[in-house]
Amino acid sequence: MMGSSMLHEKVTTGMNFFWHSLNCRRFTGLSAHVACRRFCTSQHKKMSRHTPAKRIEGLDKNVWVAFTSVAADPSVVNLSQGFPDIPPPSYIKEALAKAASVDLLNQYTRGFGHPSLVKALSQVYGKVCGREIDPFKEVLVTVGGYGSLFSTIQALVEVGDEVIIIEPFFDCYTTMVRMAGAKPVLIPLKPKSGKTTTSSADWHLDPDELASKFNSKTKAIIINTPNNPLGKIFTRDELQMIADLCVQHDTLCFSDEVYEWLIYKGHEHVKIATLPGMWDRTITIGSAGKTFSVTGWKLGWSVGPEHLVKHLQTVMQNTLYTCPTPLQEAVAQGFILNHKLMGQPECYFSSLAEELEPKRDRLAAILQEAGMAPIIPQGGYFMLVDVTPLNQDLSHMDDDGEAYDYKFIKWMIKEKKLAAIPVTAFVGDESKKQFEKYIRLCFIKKDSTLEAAGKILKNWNKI
Ligand code: IK2
Repeated sequence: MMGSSMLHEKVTTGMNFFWHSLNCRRFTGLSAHVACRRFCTSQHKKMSRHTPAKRIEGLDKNVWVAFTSVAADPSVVNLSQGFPDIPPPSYIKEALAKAASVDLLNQYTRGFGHPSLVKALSQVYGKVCGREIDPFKEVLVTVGGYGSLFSTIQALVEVGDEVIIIEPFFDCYTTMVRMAGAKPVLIPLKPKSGKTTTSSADWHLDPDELASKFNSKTKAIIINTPNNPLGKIFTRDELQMIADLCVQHDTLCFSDEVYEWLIYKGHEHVKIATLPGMWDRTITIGSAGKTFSVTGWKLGWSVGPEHLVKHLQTVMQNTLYTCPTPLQEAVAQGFILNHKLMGQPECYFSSLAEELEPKRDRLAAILQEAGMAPIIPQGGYFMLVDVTPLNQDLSHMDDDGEAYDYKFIKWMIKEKKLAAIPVTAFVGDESKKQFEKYIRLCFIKKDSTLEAAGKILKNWNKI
């Protein structure tokens, strides 16, 4: 007579085994296995209907989800996620209150962007790019820089395409490319001749390595200047090198410029879309959250040629359709005001960087005093710091394959009450070793917040 376990093997295969071994005990005798097999198969079918779509498989881990909740503890000094704890300009808040007081502005507006906002954006970007921008055909307003990246990638990247992404990168680039069924092709920025660096300007792409990443499958390259998390601003020459490759290989460029106004002294922000041959192949991405220090408003835009933007509009009309009207109206008012002020010290496009530069320098000094090695950013509001000089032994922590920076930050939040973001969240597997000694700190914070962080760092070995 066939033994019970052999019988199990005969009647169970693959996923069914799980259900079968759980449930077979409910039945007795030989016919019981047949009954059980039917039961198990039906359970398995039910399960497979509950499995996620392939396009999101493996994308469930997210650094913001993991770290924002722990950093929200009020006893923790929070230099992690990139949002200001300094107030936004009062006129933008007043503009929102005013917009909400107008009945019609509380209703749906034009799907591809509220008319006053797309007009204001076309004026400002027209001035910066030195060309006429059609507000209705060359601009799309969406939900944040995130929404702009999503509609760009969904609209223009095809299954099987390759998209070149420069490390370190804002983490959603690779996941959004994967969701589109395409392959991210990574290339790291490297410090000058492997030396300890003091400035984000010391980090470069190897031109030959970059050229080797382009091939017939390359649909696009994603650049981010100023870069999050490094703070690097790509120079005109570096952008020209990228532009030459795009033109040579007929490749698109998605240029994430959400920190475009946060440029520190001695540096210049160049829009790759303004280089010869690039307007027609570039989508430039911006963010109201970053422009006016209102990250909770979640409005963003994509600007580019009509023949590309119209496809982004197709994604928009079939996903979100439109964005909140009062918020768009308030951001439009912010742009109208600052468009008039451009070139003057009161213009928020330059005054915010003026306000942040001393904060950047203060944080760098605090870190240096504590024996750490910061990389001074040329732009944006993040600073990377090499924590290896602290020699923090974390061997007692569970080793579940996590990179050192993840462990370091978990330990730092718990033991030192200071929150930051691990930099390996911004790189692919092959570059984790190169980047795991860095953590990212955000400095668009009140002086009192930076002082509280300074106190923790000064007393590092005493607490
Ligand atoms: N692109 C980049 C480069 C960004 O940094 C962001 C916002 N990131 O801020 C969170 C953090 O890094 O701590 C976005 C796009 C998304 O912009 P938005 O907030 O407008 O969706």
